[in-house]
Amino acid sequence: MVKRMTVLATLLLAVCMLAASAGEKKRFAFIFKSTGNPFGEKLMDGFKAAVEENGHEAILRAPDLPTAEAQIMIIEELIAQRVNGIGLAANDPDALQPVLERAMRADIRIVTADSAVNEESRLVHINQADPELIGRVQIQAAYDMAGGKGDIAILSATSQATNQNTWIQWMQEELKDPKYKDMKLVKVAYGDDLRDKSTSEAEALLQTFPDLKVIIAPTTVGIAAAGKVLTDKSLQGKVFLTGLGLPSEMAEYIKNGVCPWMYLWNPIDLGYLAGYALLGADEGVMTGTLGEYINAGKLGPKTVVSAGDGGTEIMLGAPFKFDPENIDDWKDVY
Ligand code: RAM
Repeated sequence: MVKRMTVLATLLLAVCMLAASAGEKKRFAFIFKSTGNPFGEKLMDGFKAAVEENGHEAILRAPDLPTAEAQIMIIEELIAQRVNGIGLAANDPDALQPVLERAMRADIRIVTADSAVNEESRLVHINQADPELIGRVQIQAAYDMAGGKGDIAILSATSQATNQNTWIQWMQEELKDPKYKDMKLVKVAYGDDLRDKSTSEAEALLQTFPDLKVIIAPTTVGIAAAGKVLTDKSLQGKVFLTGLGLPSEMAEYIKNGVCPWMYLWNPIDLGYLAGYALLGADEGVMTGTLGEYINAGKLGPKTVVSAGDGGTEIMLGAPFKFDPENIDDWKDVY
């Protein structure tokens, strides 16, 4: 009898423990800039993998248009749903501050990845690579492609995007070097990370600047749209394209010579790292303080370092160069 009771009690305890651990399943959300962006989808795949391998639930959201207002609405919904943490690629550095502060007051941890909010609105930012390097390397690529002289134009994402704007500032810095005296930045156009708008902006650049030598698109959506425009118009060898592109979308244009080379980092790893930062924040081991270490799963330990905006960040790595030699190794990965 006693034995049977012990078995029963043990069973009951096991059921209770299971229920408790099931009840502990937490919800972590990621909000990308907008829908329909394969880079954002890969980033969110990585985020989901990190959250799920730790037994929690991932909520993946993105507005139809890349605006701060649309992201504010999603954050409000997530606050109402009492999620445990939110990661986001922000459409504006400052406009989200009030709603993010409200989320933090409701005990929701906030980290950004890819595109930051200001340092008061987040615990930490997950940076893909050194922004200075990302900016400078694209101008250096344009210089090599143009043979050191000619008009260049930038086809960016939205005019408010924190990441693109920071990279463009570094491009402008690089252009101050006297070595670029024969190169002229004629325009910064904005395709808003929308395929159609990026296409028409690329076409407009070609029309307005008939002597254009290089288009730099520091956005995966923009560079793919420009790749198609230049290919359709058979402009390979006349107008060059470089910037930041997904190998899966750009392999064709790298091989046909439209885009001799470009750069990027692994968006899956970027999302995965954001997931671990948020999990660490929820456990209280990642407070965004300089020098802290976080466990980033298969990426190993990562350190919190200081960011260029007065806040802190965790760096994924260095940008990677894709060219005709290596593009086939990557085109099926992301
Ligand atoms: C687009 C987005 C994203 C950026 C990449 C390079 O997909 O604008 O924010 O990091 O390009």
